[in-house]
Amino acid sequence: MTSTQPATVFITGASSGFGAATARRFAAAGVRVIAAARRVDRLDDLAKELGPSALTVALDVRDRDAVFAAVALLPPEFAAVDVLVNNAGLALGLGPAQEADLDEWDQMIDTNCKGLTYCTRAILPGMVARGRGHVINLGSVAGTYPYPGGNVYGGSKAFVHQFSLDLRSDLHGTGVRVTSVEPGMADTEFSTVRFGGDKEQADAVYAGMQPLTADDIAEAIYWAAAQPPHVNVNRIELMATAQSFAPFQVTREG
Ligand code: NDP
Ligand code: 8X3
Repeated sequence: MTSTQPATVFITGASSGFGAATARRFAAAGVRVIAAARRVDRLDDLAKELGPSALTVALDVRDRDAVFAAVALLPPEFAAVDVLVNNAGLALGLGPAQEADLDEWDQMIDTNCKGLTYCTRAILPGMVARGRGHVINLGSVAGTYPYPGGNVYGGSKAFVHQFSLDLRSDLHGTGVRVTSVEPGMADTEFSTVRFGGDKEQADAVYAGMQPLTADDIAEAIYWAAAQPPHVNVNRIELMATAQSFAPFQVTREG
């Protein structure tokens, strides 16, 4: 480790997908990993794989008190978090807004927006006091480009994008960096969760094309974190080559 490399990373949503891949990527570079999520069995398997430089934390990011307690109770060797990867998040459903389940909307807002702000607020003061740190937020192309059924999920990721930019303003002069990583479709458990556990429907999303992989995203996150301290990567937007844009919709009736 050189003094410019991060020594400790806190990753939310580390039990699956991008979070687990990011934990492996940082661990491979010799960085201590705090892996947080709700599914502790998954985290325990990951910790066994990564060895003593990994710490698992059972955490629902929607629980504000639990977030602050988890950060306050970090053992001394993990307490100075250099990089926070705010990755925990989900989409639920793909139906039109007028038919949406409000509980699903609440869960997306509570996790993708509020949970992300709790983790940030709990960890930021230490970073500012140390004069170094990096908050890396998982946005999405869904926060920039609308699509049918994206509604609150897209809105939550637009929040992540703007919150990241505003954080940068607040942190001006502190030495703490902020990056928003905004991927397109990537084959993780994301679609299985979105479709309520229907694996067949989820697999159909990625059928016949090469989506991004969790490792692609982990590499982008690690790259942003590994830049020298004078470089702040504001935003990384990446998509599968097989995914691009469609024209606006036009109704020709009436
Ligand atoms: P996965 O479903 O594979 O992983 C999501 C992770 O979030 C899991 O580890 C899950 O852990 C965790 N999580 C969900 N809710 C909570 C919660 N309340 N508290 C703590 N952890 C939680 O999906 P991805 O890896 O694909 O998604 C990671 C992030 O990337 C999300 O924010 C997603 O919106 C975003 N994203 C995904 C894209 C994709 O196409 N896959 C593209 C763009 C962005 P557990 O259930 O154990 O708590
Ligand atoms: C996930 C990517 O395009 O399914 O954020 O919304 S997309």
